[in-house]
Amino acid sequence: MLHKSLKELPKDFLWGASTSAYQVEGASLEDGKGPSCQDVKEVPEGTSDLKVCADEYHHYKEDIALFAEMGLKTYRFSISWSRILPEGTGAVNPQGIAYYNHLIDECVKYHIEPLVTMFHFDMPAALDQRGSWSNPESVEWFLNFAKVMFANFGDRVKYWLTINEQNMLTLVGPVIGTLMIPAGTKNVLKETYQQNHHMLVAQAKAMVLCHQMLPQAKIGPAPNISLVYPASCRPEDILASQNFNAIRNWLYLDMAVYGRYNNLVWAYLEEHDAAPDFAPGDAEALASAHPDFLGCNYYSTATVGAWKEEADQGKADQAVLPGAEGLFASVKNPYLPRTEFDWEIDPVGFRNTMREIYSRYHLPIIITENGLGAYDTLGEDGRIHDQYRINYLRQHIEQLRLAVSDGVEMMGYCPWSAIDLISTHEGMKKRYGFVYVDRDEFDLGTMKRYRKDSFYWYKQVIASNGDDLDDLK
Ligand code: BGP
Repeated sequence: MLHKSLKELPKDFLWGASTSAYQVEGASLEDGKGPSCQDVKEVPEGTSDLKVCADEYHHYKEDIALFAEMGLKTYRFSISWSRILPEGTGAVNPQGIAYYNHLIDECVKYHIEPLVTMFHFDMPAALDQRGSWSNPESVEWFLNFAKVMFANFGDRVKYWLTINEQNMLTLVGPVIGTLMIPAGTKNVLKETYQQNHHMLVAQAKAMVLCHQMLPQAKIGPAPNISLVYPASCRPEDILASQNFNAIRNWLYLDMAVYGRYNNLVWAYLEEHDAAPDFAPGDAEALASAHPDFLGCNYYSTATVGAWKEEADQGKADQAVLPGAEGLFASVKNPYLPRTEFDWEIDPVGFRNTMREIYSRYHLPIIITENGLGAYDTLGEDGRIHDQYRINYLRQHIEQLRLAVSDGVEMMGYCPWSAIDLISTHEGMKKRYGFVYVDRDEFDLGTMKRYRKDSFYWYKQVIASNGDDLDDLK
């Protein structure tokens, strides 16, 4: 669709940036924090552990001041469950509450709207030992954690996100270090989707609780949504793309919005004796929850063809998922360039994805992640010339403006990441931030913060409400 002129973005558009607790905070066992699954996992060879990260725990004042200087209207961060409840349930850690109170107050001081993710890949290790999300009690564990957060921070936090990328937890949990399948499990697919079901019920109950406790607040899910393209117009490829769209995307949004399982996914799970068991009341709980908006992380699209035995199973992560027997085979999209870390770059796919989401669900969308992981270097001039990141973000914001002109209701855009932090499985060297942190993979350096070129550029974008996307003068 061609537009003669582009629609303006809303005046209160939430320009922001994102991080997550376990990737940015550090202080992993400090001030009463209990270990999370991320603190006890074996990190991939050659990558940093998660003990110090960007040390935001000790630098939050400086960091929030930088975000304010950039003009952020919102800062998306997550709350570490085991910093608040070291054992996952039971005693609350007052120092954990104090930390997030300070962080939120600092945001409020600069008129930055806190956008809080309740769970971002960091199950308390104590709960993993009790069966993690396999345990039906996990629904109540999460609800209790939600209640503590709403009670302590709800007076200042208006926007909440439930579970970050639940679809990636389910599809590639082991790569991120999260999926804990109890030893001796016979039907791993069933166990995985039983965990997924518990998360879906936990999310639904948390949304209802949020609306009860905080009538002014708004809450939504935060899956990673990538439209899945068919490799060709061959009808079998179309079926494959429908299969993967259902498993990767629509399962999560259909459930969050309509409170029911996607029929293709359900049929697939039944076929493999893997349909999750419902506890009494689950169906009602799922149907009773209504998100106010949809948070979506977008990095790229995916492309699939009909399943074939010799399909490339290759490496898997959030952007590159392997095929699934009988359903689809992942293929490389020959039209798309790739990042230094081999993730496809598809700005037009961003528009495609937003259009598809909005036409299915008709709820406002906030992009909770989008960004470019790259090997940034601090130059002799003390600058980081990340023109490649500016180019990437510009192309995506252009498409966002087009999507808005297509009639998609967009409420915000939060690139990943506000500041350099540790990647899920590729270490510190894969940087995403607007702010450079002076540390290496293993050498903790000075931890000094540097504004990258993209920092100044994004500041200009925000100041013009998305009109001025030109290079810096
Ligand atoms: C998303 C996660 C983030 C983040 C980002 C970049 O899947 O929600 O936590 O890290 O992807 O991924 P990576 O760190 O693997 O490059």
